[in-house]
Amino acid sequence: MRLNSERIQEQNKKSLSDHESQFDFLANNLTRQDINVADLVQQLCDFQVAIPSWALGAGGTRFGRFSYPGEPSSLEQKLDDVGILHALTQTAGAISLHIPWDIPEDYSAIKERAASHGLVFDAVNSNTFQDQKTHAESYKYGSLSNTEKAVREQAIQHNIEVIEIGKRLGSKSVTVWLADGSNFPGQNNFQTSLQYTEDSLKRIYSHLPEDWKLFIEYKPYEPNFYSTVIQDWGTSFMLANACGEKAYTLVDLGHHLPNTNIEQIVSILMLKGKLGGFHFNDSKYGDDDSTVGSVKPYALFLIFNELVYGMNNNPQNPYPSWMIDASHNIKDPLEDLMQSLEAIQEAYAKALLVDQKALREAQEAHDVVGCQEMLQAAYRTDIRPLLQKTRLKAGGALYPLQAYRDLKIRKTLVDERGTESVATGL
Ligand SMILES: [Mn+2]
Repeated sequence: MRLNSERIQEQNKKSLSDHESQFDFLANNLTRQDINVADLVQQLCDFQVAIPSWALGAGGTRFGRFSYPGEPSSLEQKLDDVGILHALTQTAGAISLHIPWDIPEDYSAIKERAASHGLVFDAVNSNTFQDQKTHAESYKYGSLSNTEKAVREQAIQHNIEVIEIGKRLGSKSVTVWLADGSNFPGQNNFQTSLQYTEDSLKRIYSHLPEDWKLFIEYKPYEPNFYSTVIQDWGTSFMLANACGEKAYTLVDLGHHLPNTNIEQIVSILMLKGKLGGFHFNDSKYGDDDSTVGSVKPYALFLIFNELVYGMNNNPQNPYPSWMIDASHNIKDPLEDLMQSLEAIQEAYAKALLVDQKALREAQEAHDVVGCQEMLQAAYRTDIRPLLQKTRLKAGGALYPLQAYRDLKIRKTLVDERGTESVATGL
């Protein structure tokens, strides 16, 4: 299905005057603080987050997966779902494909369909954590780090194929996340595992087009539970440096041990010009893949505060590639993604309110209380009317979730696709 702008504008009419009075109140407050509201709206309009193709269906766990009625069963339908999200939120202007789950059959038709929804293709993602029927070798004991040359070779060739697919779609980056590691003490030699991984990544890197980036994701545990080859940002950073200037670290919020200071990691990577990609989600325990901002919204704000600082002060760091990487085991995936997009925009907007110059002065004056007050004052501002204004300006819905429900979009999808459709991927 396709959501036309007239239906969204019709919905907006119902709450337009409420919105306007709330926005005027906020805008007056911000203006009194010398904040340029029009600039803020423009910065929020420009902020786009990629939706991964695997997030349009219900996720699952190793115990089971419960499909969500009407979930997309083809790449075309996945594009249509992101199109719906983008029409409502005007924030989801890109899709990130997973290979081999989403190999296009007709490239020009797929590109046309994406363009008709206003979507571009973000990073392509390789998969060396599952065995494929068409592959001779198994990744049971690792892929790029495997002690067997034939397995490493297969994994390298797969990544090269992913780059080729991405080139045909107009992607400009490839994300490598490895499940490689060990389940038991003594199973692997840490040093050779890392060395093989570095050698393999360099091979992949040598096939990267001039204007592309290689994103190296890290994760401390799972699916391997004793060790992971690329366990933390330091290891990823080391590998990115070994590959070259087009290789970057990718930070996934869920890929940290509890209480890790992620905002500090982000800050240091940007100082070194190596923060390439960012995956949003939230968690209570580990890689829970919960809705962004649902558990630790203040931590998300602190992270955005560093991202905004880095984007303003670190020209050595390229503009990061943003993507949601979450699961929604029991929710309507589109509703969950709208909640995530709202939380991301909210944290970004609040971080934009921080007076970086005043904060710097307070830091240098050792005004510890003042520093905290500045951050918390920004965090406590209810900036939702600003997000509404941004969506309205861009042609989206004032209240995307409400519009989605009022327009009965899920019911339309179920009518079109049936209750038994199953999305490929997680
Ligand atoms: Mn991720």
